[in-house]
Amino acid sequence: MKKTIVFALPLIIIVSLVIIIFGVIQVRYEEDKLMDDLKRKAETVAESLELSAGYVLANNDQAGAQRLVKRFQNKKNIQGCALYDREGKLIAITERFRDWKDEEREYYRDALKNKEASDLLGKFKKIYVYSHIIPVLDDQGKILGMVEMIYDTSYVFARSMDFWRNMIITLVLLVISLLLIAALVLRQMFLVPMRQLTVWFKHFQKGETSKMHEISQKSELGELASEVEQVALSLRVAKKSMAEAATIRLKKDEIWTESKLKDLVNAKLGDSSMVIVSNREPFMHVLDERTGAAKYVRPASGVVTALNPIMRACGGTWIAQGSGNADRQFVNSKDKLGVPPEDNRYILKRIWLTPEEEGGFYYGFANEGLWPLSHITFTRPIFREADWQMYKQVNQKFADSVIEELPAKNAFVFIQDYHFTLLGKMIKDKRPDVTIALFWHIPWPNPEVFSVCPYQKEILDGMLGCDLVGFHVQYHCNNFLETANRLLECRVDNEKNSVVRSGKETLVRPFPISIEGVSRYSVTANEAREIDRIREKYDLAGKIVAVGVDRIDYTKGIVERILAVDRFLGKYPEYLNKFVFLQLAAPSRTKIKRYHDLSDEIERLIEKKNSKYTNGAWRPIIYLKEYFTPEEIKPYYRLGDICVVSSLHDGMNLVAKEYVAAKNDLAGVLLLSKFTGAARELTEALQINPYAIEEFADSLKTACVMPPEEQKRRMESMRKVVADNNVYKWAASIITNLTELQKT
Ligand code: ADQ
Repeated sequence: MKKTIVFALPLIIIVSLVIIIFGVIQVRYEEDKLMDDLKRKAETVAESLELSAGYVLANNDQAGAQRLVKRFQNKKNIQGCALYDREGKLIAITERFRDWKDEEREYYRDALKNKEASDLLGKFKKIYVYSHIIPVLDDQGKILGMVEMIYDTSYVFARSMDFWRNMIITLVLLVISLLLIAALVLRQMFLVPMRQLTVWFKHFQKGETSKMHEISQKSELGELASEVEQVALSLRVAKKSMAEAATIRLKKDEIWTESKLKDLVNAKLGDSSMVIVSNREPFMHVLDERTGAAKYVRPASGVVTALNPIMRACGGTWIAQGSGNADRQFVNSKDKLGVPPEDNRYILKRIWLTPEEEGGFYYGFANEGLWPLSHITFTRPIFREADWQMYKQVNQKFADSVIEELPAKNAFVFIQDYHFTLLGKMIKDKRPDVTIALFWHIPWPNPEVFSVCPYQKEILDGMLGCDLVGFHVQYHCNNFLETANRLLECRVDNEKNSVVRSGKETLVRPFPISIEGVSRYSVTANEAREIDRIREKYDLAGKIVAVGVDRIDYTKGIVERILAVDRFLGKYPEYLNKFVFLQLAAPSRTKIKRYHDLSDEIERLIEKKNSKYTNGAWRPIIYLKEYFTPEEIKPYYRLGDICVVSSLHDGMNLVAKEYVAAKNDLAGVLLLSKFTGAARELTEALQINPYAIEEFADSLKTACVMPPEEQKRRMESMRKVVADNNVYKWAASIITNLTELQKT
């Protein structure tokens, strides 16, 4: 309707203006004409009465005067007659003008004085009247009195009103007709072909060429569709030759890079694209607290760190929760935007959750239930029925959104983490042809632990809807296979590492995640300046600096780390004033009480330990509780003589790999918890048990005294592992596994 009005509005305005101007002129003309008629009539009637009035006035015949004026009482139109004596005093008037006041009407005097007719348009009670007065003279030309004719003019205005009413009715009918015509024209010329074109594009976008009926319109729109078809054909041909070239390049045995992964994607995925789903989005738009301007940040999340480079290489669509307070400002009508914001390489589609949905799904079931359940760090998992219902609802919401994005064939979906255990099955129920992988970024517990979950069967069933389930390490794969074997009616194939449930097979594979690779360049001038600034700001010159970089999470062992630093300084006092532990800590999940309490506990503990040792300006622990960009973190890694990763349990832990990657001077020692996935790859790290505070403190001492040659040897070996097994290789093995599955 709005469109029709906009379309017809200019025409309606022009037509209305013409009609109104014409109406005004017509009404004026009609009014003038009617008034002229009236005047003439008044003149004629007054003159016709002159003789009889002269007789009555000359004889002072009161009864005759009354008879004369009474003749007008019964006339159809309101009119009247008045007789005046030679002084201008009213002597008789038609009954209906009884209240006519002679003294109020100045023009009488003129008529008497000049012995000439006079007239006036005036008001009597509530009506407009026209009166015409003539003097009555005797034969000698002396004045005998006056005769006045009075007419109600309201019928003149009534006629104008009638005219206007008819005009308005005509105008309304005209506007309605114009709107109807506009709606019809709009529909036939634009909406129907547009709708056809939109449906055509929808099928085209999904690759459903069989459903793309030829556009019947031979208009410009039809031509547009045919042009798009030609472009699509060229793209398909180009993609095919790119795929062939990519396959040739892939055969070269070199380290995995972004462009090599791109080759693999071109060769393996062909013209279908990848849809990735995660809870955390890779880019979040937030309002700057100081300036109020919107800016984007990359959340502190291992999942984001790992997947962003892959999506840069593959293109495709990443579906995630829109959680930044300025996120809605940057999406198009389909809640999508190109990212990275400064160099659009893939599409981010934001899903909006209500506070209730986020509370139940994310904070509740995922982070108070599944997270502690999987990590087994002695924080009790909480399972609330209402959270579970919300978790299911949100999984369905994401599933619907994913299905909307899927191409007609060769579709791949890559789901991330414990937030979406039900998604695989939900998508498969509607699109059994889609190949789906789920990567579990955190540890998978043993069957005894997992069996405390009240919704164990639905969760396992949801995950087994996928064709491939990946974990960081074989140990977690084994835990999952054993869990399925014990808790579900299924067949576990230990040779193939797969689970067959209701005739459907799911492969279970380890894929150790990583980062982009190692930094091969020495420190730039800017970085050197930043390192000097930090050194100066925190008075680190000449001291051994240990760094920790974490989200504030009880699984990361931050409290244990502080206790170990305390024990180290207590046991080896020669390091007092010579050792500083610098912790970068990003607030995380602060709405959950356990996280809130942990943050308080860490701050209190640091305060206590610092006041125990503080000597002059020296404090053993510097705590920077804030979010840092990856570029801001790097100088801290570079100046860290030691990096402490003391997770109580961690799927992989990317901080360990980031530290190794940043140390291109080959100096530095990594203290790494043996309960991280990374510990299985970075075997040259000093491995620690974060619960064993004494050992942990001794390892800090070992790190402090480690000779540079040994540091170099260990660092070189770890850097080779990180360089060879980078995130592109991780993605390449998952994509290869997925595409192989598609063939069978
Ligand atoms: P996370 O638990 O988030 O990841 P991790 O792998 O250590 O843990 O990654 C954390 C990321 O956040 C790193 O890239 C780090 O640089 C960044 N970060 C840490 N502190 C920060 C701060 N103060 N400011 C800004 N950024 C900060 C989950 C699993 C891990 C698994 C990853 C990837 O828990 O076991 O390694 O997914 O699969």
